[in-house]
Amino acid sequence: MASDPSQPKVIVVMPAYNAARTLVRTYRDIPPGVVDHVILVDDLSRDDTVAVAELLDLQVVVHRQNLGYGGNQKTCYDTALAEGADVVVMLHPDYQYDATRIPELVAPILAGEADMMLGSRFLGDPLAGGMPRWKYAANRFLTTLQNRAYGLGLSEYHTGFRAYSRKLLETIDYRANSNDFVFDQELVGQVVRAGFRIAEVPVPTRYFAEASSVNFRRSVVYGLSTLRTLARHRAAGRTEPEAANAPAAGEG
Ligand SMILES: Nc1nc2c(ncn2[C@@H]2O[C@H](COP(=O)(O)OP(=O)(O)O)[C@@H](O)[C@H]2O)c(=O)[nH]1
Ligand SMILES: [Mg+2]
Repeated sequence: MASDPSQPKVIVVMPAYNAARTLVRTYRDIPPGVVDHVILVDDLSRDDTVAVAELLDLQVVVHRQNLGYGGNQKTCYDTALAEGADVVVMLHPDYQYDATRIPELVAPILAGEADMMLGSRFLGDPLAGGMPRWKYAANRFLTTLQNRAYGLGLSEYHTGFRAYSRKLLETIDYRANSNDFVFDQELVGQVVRAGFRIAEVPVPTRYFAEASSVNFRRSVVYGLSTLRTLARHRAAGRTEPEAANAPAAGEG
């Protein structure tokens, strides 16, 4: 892995749950020249995720109890900041997203042009990658409402391939978010209210059995929780102008 102390430190975090069968493939695709350090947080997997992770050159953190996807990310970001990350990449260890695209994902943050990057499946052809049609339709529907609420024009908000600047993670209170899947959407709301800049790059997606555990029922809960974050966002905009704390344009 790259480790020049004069260069910004790029850390990849992987929130893992039952990722034993896909972890090695995912890890192998992480470009070593760009990434300084890799952290895997295991949320009490029922398979051999930890045993497999310990064979690889990465830092393993193990939860003592199962917290959920959002709770896992809280440990991921706490650990990455403690390790001195300047840029943090969140990558699912289920081999769903193409980790070879990490350089394109982090470039706008390293160049000071964005604070948060999304690897968008919808800038390409997610159906060709095997995304189920009902997930495609739900994503489109939620994304349209989110763009309207946030005043943005992003192609999707539901990707598991993202990157954040250190300043963003130090500014927003991600620890206050849900421990469940809606964590990702609550975080977007916080980022928008704090005035940080969000941009996106295309990323191909791969759908296969191990890459997707979220069934229809859990997706409905997730969709409704996402709508609730938009209602809260609108209410926050009417009452407390959080954007007063926003960093000045061009800063951060
Ligand atoms: N911590 C935790 N992570 C989970 C749980 N279920 C799924 N994940 C992780 O959350 C991510 C997204 O889940 P996934 O099933 O791939 O969702 P999908 O690809 O959108 O259908 C993956 O990295 C999983 O490892 C869980 O119950 N707890
Ligand atoms: Mg997945």
